[in-house]
Amino acid sequence: MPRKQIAQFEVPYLQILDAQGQIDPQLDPQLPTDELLRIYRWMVLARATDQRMLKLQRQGRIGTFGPSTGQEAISVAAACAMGDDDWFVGAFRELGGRLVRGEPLTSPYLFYNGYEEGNLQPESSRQRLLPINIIVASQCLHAVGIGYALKYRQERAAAVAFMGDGATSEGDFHEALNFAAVWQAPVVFISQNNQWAISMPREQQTRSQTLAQKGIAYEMPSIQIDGNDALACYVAVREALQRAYDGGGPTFIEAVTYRLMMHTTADDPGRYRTSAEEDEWWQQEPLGRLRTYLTAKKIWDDDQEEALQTEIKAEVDQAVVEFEAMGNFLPDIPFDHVYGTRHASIEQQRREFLTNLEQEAGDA
Ligand SMILES: Cc1ncc(C[n+]2csc(CCOP(=O)(O)OP(=O)(O)O)c2C)c(N)n1
Ligand SMILES: [Mg+2]
Repeated sequence: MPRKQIAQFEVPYLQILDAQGQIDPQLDPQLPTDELLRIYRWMVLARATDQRMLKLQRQGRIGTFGPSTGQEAISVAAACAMGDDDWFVGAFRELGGRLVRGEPLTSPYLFYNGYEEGNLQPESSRQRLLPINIIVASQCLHAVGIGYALKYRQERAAAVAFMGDGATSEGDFHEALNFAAVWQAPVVFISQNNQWAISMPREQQTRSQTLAQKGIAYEMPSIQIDGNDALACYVAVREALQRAYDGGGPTFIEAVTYRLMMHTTADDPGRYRTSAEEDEWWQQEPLGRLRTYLTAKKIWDDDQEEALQTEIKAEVDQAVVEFEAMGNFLPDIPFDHVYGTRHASIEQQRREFLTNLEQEAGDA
């Protein structure tokens, strides 16, 4: 019997707006002006918040955090494409998307100052926004659980899970994709391939030619997109959501982007990568190209840009003032949220924690 091919796979790629801000007219999704400007505004707010946080961290006014500068397009566009009933399941580099989803502007400052209050959504909210998740790739499994529940309850909604490139080498990631595909759960997996997992370059972290092909291995529609192109991000997520709502199961999206800043403020990328590489990626960052496009389309101009920058600076200033005036944080808040309901052994740990805290305060 001759040897033969029994399967072949292709990895599609989508870019709509190139690095110079030129649109491919064939692929133009013709988004309404207010939607385009909404996406742009959130991206600008995310950048301004990120850069302010960096300054506050350097001044000792907040703790360690992972900047998202350069990666605004994917989480913002995804959140703008999502419906109110969808679930946003993030990792730790989706500041813009979280803000779109309704996270208060004071929350990132609180959270990165060590206050769990900055990671809680108001009880009454319908934001369907999960807390920041630091355990690499574990949120992929949370998303599949949510997606499976949505399907079971016959809700027309999906879970959107964000992760990095490094996350695709974790066991949790593979279990999540396998389960989602087998159960045809309505989940959109978005890997933000920012080329680095701390100091580990993408090529040393996985041998796969693309990350998108990892989704194909589990038999789900998978695509690689330009993750710095807000339009491609929006279109790819919208298509994936539509498929999920229609019972077509999960999708995997590899969004190619770049971590322009350090991994966290505790990291120094100068020790493992060149500034030439960073400069090259600065040329492709997402805000500038979207602004160029909006300007060419004559729905944006320099006066509007100046007004927006002033408005956003005031908004960020105000959030910092509010955050720094907050107080009376309860040290044992994290114990409230380990389970959905109170649990005896957790309550025991809470008591021990508070007793120790009192003793330490006494000793001090
Ligand atoms: C399970 C687990 N292992 C290790 C870490 C430490 N850690 C935090 S972020 C990170 C790298 C993640 O890289 P990637 O998935 O590419 O996301 P990025 O930080 O680039 O957004 C590591 C190893 C962790 N938080 N969780
Ligand atoms: Mg990464």
